[in-house]
Amino acid sequence: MDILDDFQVDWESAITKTSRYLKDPIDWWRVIKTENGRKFEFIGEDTNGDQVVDFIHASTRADGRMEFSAFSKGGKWYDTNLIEALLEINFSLPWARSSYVPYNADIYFNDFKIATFINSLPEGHYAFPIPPGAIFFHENTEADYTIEVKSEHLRGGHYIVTSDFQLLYRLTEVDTYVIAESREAAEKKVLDTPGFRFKGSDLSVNSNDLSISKSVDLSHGERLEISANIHNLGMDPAKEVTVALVQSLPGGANPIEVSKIIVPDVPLYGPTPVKFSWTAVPGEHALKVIIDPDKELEENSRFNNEALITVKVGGKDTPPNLEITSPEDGQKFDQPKIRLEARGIDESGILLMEYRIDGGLWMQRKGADKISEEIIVQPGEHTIYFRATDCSGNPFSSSRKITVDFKQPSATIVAPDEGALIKQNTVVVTINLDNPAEIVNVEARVADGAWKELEFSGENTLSFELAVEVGKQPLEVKLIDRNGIEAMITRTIEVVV
Ligand SMILES: [Ca+2]
Ligand SMILES: [Ca+2]
Ligand SMILES: [Ca+2]
Repeated sequence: MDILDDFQVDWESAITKTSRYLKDPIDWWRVIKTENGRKFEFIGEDTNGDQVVDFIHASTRADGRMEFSAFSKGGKWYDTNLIEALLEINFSLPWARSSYVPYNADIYFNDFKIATFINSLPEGHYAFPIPPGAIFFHENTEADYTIEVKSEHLRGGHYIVTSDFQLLYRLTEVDTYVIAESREAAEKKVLDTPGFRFKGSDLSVNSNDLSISKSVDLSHGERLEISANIHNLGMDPAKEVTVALVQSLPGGANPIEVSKIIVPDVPLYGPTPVKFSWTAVPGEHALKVIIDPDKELEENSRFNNEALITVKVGGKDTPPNLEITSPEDGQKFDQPKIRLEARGIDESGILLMEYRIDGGLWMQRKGADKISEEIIVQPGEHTIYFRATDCSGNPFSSSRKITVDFKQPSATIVAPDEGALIKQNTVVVTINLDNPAEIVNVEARVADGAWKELEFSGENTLSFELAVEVGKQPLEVKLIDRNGIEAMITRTIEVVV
């Protein structure tokens, strides 16, 4: 490797050192050198654990992209276009974590051990670097790769559940030959090659790279620090990357975002550390680090954007109490405005308050221990459900039955008749309002188009003209009374011209 002939790289002077292959000791070094005003970046790796660098990458352009790469074998250096190879795996547990027993497992790639799990239950995204020694068997030929999981202490079950993995190679450059009619067509053909990426960023976070400041004897209220390393596996550096810490809740409820940070810059090689703080609450929790949770970045792959760590905190872990002061159970209302007053009480604090009407969607009030608001409920019998979730993720719900009895606004469509055949492109509509003094607004539309607000000043009978389309279509009139209650009257008409 020409560039290395000109330099002696002192790996001890590294600005970044980390451990990549089978955790501990340090086996990855980044060295920056300036010579004659030019900046050079070197990455050295010890991929076989003998504390001697055997895999080197170099950049002479100060853009973070590696143009040179070489590996040593039998005391000799060989140039290669491979910079990095990763086996990415997503582990999933189909049932609750608590129904599994931790186990030991090793993962082999072509008989090279690339990962070890001790007494653990892998879940989430993992990435394991593959040493070049495991890849260079079949140079210039089609390679047959094997991935093997050897597990022990299974105590009655085989738990690794995944078929969800991908191999990722990062290369300096690749010679590609295509036949096409023009240069542009040739470039497009290359860029569209399935499985190849030539630009963009691909941020990743790994469950095997997450740590917590303390993991045993945790008690309620302790401030803990969650650390993760963000990697960029793409071809372009990434800027302004949002990373969130999210606490999963049991029972499949929507996870809660604990905090969010913005990482200004994620370079192409090496780890970018991020830290979150989290206050321990009783119970067993899954904390997820999620990159770009709102999907704002153009990412080459979202396969690797979530990693997970579990923590167990001692202390009383009981569901919250719920105090509902309004409405009362069985309460009857003669108008539609219903006051909701509820409060969650828990020793570890309330994370979330929710309510819903009958089978509707839960309305969430995050970070509050109270619901205090007025809602509009349509006439009839209803059940209002309230739910409080404590900071440990325990939900508790309770409900109130109510009856709402009042008159909805009503009217009669005098013309046109139901099923009327209209032989022009407008229709004249006449309606009789039953209680005009109660009505504040009248709107109409045809064929599911835009609502048209009608001029109305309290008269009993209202006549107006609407433009119509050819064909069968609904004609709808909407009334809104002073309590905000809506009513709709519908006709079907057919227009033939
Ligand atoms: Ca080595
Ligand atoms: Ca990604
Ligand atoms: Ca609790």
